[in-house]
Amino acid sequence: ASGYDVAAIHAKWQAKWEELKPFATSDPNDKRPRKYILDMFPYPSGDLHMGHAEAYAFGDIAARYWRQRGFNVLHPIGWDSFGLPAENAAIERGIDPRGWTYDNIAQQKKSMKLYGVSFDWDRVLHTSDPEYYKWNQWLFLKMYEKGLAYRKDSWVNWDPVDQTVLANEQVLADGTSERSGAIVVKKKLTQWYLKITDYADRLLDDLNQLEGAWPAKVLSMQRNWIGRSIGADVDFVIEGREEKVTVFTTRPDTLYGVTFMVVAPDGDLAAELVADASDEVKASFTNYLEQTQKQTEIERKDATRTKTGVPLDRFAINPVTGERIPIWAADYVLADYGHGAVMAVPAHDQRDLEFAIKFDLPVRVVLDTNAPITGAIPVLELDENGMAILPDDLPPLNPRGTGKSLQGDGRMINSGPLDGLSKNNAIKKIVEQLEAAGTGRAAKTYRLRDWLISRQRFWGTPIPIIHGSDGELIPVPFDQLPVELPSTEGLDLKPKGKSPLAAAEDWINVTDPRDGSPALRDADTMDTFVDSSWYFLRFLAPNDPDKAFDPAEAEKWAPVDQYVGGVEHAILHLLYSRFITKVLFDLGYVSFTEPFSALLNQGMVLSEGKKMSKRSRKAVTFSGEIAEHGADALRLTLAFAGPPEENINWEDVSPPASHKFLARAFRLVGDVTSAPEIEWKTGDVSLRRATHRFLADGPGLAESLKFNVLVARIMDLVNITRKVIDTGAGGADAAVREAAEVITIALSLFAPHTAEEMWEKLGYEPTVALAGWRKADPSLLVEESVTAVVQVDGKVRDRLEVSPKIDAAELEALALASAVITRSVGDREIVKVIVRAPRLVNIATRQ
Ligand code: ANZ
Repeated sequence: ASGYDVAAIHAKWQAKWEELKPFATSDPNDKRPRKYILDMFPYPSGDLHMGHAEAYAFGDIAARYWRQRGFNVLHPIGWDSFGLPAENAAIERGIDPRGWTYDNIAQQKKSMKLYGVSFDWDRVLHTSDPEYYKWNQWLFLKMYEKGLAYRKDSWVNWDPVDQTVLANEQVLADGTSERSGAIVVKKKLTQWYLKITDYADRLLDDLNQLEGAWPAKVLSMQRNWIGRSIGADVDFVIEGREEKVTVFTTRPDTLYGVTFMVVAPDGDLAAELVADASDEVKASFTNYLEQTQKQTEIERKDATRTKTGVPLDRFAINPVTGERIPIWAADYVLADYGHGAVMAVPAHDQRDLEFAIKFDLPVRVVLDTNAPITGAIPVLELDENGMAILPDDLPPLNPRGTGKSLQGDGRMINSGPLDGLSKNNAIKKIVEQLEAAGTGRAAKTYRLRDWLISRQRFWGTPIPIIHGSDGELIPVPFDQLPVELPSTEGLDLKPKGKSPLAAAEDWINVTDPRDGSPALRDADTMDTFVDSSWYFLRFLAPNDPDKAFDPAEAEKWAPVDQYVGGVEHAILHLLYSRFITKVLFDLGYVSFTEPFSALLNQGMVLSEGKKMSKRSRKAVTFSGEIAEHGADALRLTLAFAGPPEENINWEDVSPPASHKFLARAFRLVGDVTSAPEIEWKTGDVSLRRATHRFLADGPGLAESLKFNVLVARIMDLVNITRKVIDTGAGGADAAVREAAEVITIALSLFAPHTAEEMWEKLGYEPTVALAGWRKADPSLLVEESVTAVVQVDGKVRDRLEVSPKIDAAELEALALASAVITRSVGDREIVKVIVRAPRLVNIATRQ
């Protein structure tokens, strides 16, 4: 009866947008200021799901908001379309991953259009297109030129059944493969890396710029992932070895307490140190190394594990005491952190203490943690020998006895020139001394590792390197890019420990660009995180055949003003994008150093129906919800459910209620009987005040991403307007039309199809998306009344509700007429009345 035909309205406006392209951004003469709103691009596995529905709803609200504020808004979409799911599907079905990928893309694209997202469909990209991945190769070669891409041997998790490298997350706690169930072994492979560690300090320090604009949780996850430790490198002479061994320590103050050294069993150093050892030592070491390689990194970092290790029968010299200390190998020392070797201080480090207790190694306390470090030294009682009697409640300085290493500050002891210093002063002094002696220096270490980018997989960007028969690495010349993937005809994509590309004879065999001799292509492909590390720049000219992106366009649009996506990308994707942005800055291609100025992590859509499998509720799917409620009701439900960063329980929200509200808003427009030309000034003032209060508050709510509050305010205004129609001035009132128009414009952020139809019904041409957010009239924003205080001889005696526009004479008359005031003045004489309209009247009297 309302005429709110959901299906027809959606179809009509989706077709209109296709025709009118109101969200295109390619007009070079467009003079509007710019905003870049970006949703994380999807991976094309199957159809969109409710998580996408939520993220795209929020991104679209932001994009549509800024358009209403008069901005030229870039809101593009593409597909992160390389990667394992496509490859695995292809292996399972014996098909080409291309078909699976592009079919899914077509499906998702259709869904996005059904959802009415205001993407600029002229800027679509797919990372699996040669036109895109050509530029991954370009980027790789640029980094190779700068020494930022390199090859090195490294230990990887190896599944001997599936013949493939596994990520740490694919190795189960019992050491077996999540894929095949086989016991995972470590294997040394030569892999390509990008030197992100060179950027560790900048990646860490620049996070300060994002404070407040990115979720605090993401900032702290990034900081922890980079994990900067500040301390010193100390060089130890090794008996019978030319070169010294350097260790990283955060506690150089404890150097006098070093009683042994521990190296990582799986590091090169351990292997070298046992090379000339007795058969017995070698055998025990080899056995221990095998044990170690069965452990995951997570297990090795677990502080509660019983300590294990083997002596290497080698000795180091403590650089400050000259003592000879034994060297052990133990798995609590990691090969790829610091220098893979530690100076062990059992008195002050818990892991070292447990190790020392287990293997009966000496423990020497060098910091008296009972000694006060600030304030006056307390007067202690002396015993008969004149020694201070320590209070009983002080913990004993006996870590071996208690099993607890001594933590905290105090005064250095047993440490020669450091004796008496506090921890921090001792650190300063010892680092100075080591630097002077050339045996150590201030140093930083990071948890961050270089980025391993090579994958032994088909469906990714080929690494543009040629291996000469002499072992030389030859970059593919720029003018020969892209190195395109071959057809999968006759190729077995099953993992075999080598990239399937190695078996593509026609592809892998090339000639050496130097002399035409036979050579081989690099068979590995790149981690797909490379693809997504710079895609936001490709959107600026996705079809440019000559360059990855145009620096001039980047200057206009980038960095991204608002990035929207899931918290699952809090670490790697964002870190890699930040890294590549800094590399591009250093190469002179962009003038900014952070890619995403603001970040919104949408919450998750949870469905109890999914979790509680016993109750056979139907699963909540994107296509199902759209079909049942329509895109607008779905979008409105997601926006209204709560703050965008919070999770949504699908059982707690009501798309039918959203539908009902939309129908109610729609009906409002039907009740407007005035023409667009009507003078708003003639309308009902209290409705006009409500409308203009809404106009004034809306931008603050939208810009602080309080979308749910903004929806609630629209609902409010709809109710107020309805009341005026039904019980007040009626549908002909100018204020009703004004309110209906403002509601329609605001609603276009959340329910764009419905809003377009309402706009048309109000007598306007499409599109409401570009109607513009109206300016609030300041004269309608003043409070309707203010409180005036009336004082008699300085004491507040009365309060009056008056118009803010009241003049002094009027206010004085009102005050003097007040019964309360007449009573309080009594028969005293009024000598003076001071009036500050509209807030204050002060009456002075005399007895
Ligand atoms: C001596 C010492 C004395 C240490 C003391 C600590 C306390 P974070 O803060 O995590 O950076 N270490 C160095 N390299 C290591 C490796 N490859 N594997 C395992 N542990 C390693 O920790 C730095 C500390 O961890 C370093 O400082 C070193 O032990 C150890 F009272 O050196 B310390």
